[in-house]
Parts: sequence; C-alpha cells; structure tokens
Amino acid sequence: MTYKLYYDLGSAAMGIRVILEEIGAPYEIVQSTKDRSKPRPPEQMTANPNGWLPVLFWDEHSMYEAAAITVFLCDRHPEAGLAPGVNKPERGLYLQTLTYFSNSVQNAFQLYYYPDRFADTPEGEPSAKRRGIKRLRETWKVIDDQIGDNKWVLGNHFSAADIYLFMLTTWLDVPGGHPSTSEFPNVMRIADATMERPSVKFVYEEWIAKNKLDC
Ligand SMILES: N[C@@H](CCC(=O)N[C@@H](CS)C(=O)NCC(=O)O)C(=O)O
Repeated sequence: MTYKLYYDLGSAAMGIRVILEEIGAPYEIVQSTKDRSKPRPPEQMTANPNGWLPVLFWDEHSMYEAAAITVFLCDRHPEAGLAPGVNKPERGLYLQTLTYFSNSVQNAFQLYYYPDRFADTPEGEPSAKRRGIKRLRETWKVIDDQIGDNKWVLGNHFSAADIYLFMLTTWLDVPGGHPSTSEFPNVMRIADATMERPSVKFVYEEWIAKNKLDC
C-alpha cells in the first residue's frame, strides 16, 4: 500500500510529508497548489471540497485536516514512535497540543493569510490581518509557556507534535509583522532541534533555500 499525498511547497502538507519520511512508509506526492486562483486536481476537490491541502489517500480512502492525518498516521505506524500510545500519560497533552495548533495557532495564521474569510468587506480585511498578528503572539506565548524547560513539546521524547510545531514556525512572516520565534525561546529551541532531523532537512531543503532560512 502506497500513501498518496496532495502537496505544495509551503503548505501544511509538508509536515505530513515529514511524518511519512519518519515512518518510512511508501508514499507518492501529487503536486497541487495552495494558490486559490489556480485549479486543484478534481480528485482532491472531491475528497476535500474546501480545496485546501493536505489531502491523504490510501487504498480506496481519503482524509483531510493536518492534525487528524497526523494522529491517523502515527497510530497506524506505532513502531515509528512519533506519538504516545492511547494509555500513555502524555497522550492527553499530545492531543491537546495538536488540536490547539490546528484550532488556535493555525486560525491566527488564517486571519492573516486569508482575511477575506473573516471580513465581509475588503475594507475589513486589514483589521482581520492585524488581529491575526496579535493572535499569533497570544497563541505562541501559550505554547512557549506550556513547553517551559521541556526538551520536546511532550517532555523528553521527540514526537509528531515537534514536527507540527516546526511546520507552523515556517509560516511566520516576520517582515509582515509576525512575531519572530526569538520572542518564544522554548519554541525556537525545539524548532531548531527539529530542523536538524534528516527527514526535516530532506523535505524542507527546497523551501529553506527559497526562503533563505538558516539550516
Ligand atoms: N485546517 C486545515 C487547513 C489547511 C490549509 O489552510 N491549507 C492551506 C495551505 S497551508 C491551503 O491549502 N490553502 C488553500 C485554500 O485554502 O484554498 C488543515 O490543517 O489541514
């Protein structure tokens, strides 16, 4: 069985690709786009009428939502050790953090990147963007405090939550007014450590080169 991942550089599909690399599962990439002005493959739109990435296909099934795909893949491949099992004490924090990333941190990014979804006139969009930037500061601070002195997001063990955190930090648009990770030293420490993983270097190489990030 080969997973099929609908993908674009810079999209939330990148974190899922890192997870697939860490798992070592066979997968293929289907090039799509996060650009809403461009057509997306019809089978992607059928699986996810919202039109956004990532979408994962396997056998005759498909699903979307990056956090849900993360949980799904890590549970299907426990040998990769990317998530605490259902009876482990860290399981609650794992699910809490992924859901918070998806519901709150990503929502703050959406206010900034897709302000038309939050304002009913073009005149309202700058206000939505500004609120998004403030919300980024608020939500990243909650995560930074949650991490505290932990080595990784969940404590002593690397997990898919660290990959998800790293992916979210790559969306910070500092020239556009977003906070830099240097405002959140615990987040920065984990993002930097995650960037050292071969899976992350492999998946993000092109993106890092284009965005001139230090690696
Ligand atoms: N809640 C979704 C959001 C995904 C999302 O916003 N994807 C962006 C790229 S990171 C996208 O495909 N945008 C194009 C669109 O919204 O049409 C998830 O976490 O999977």
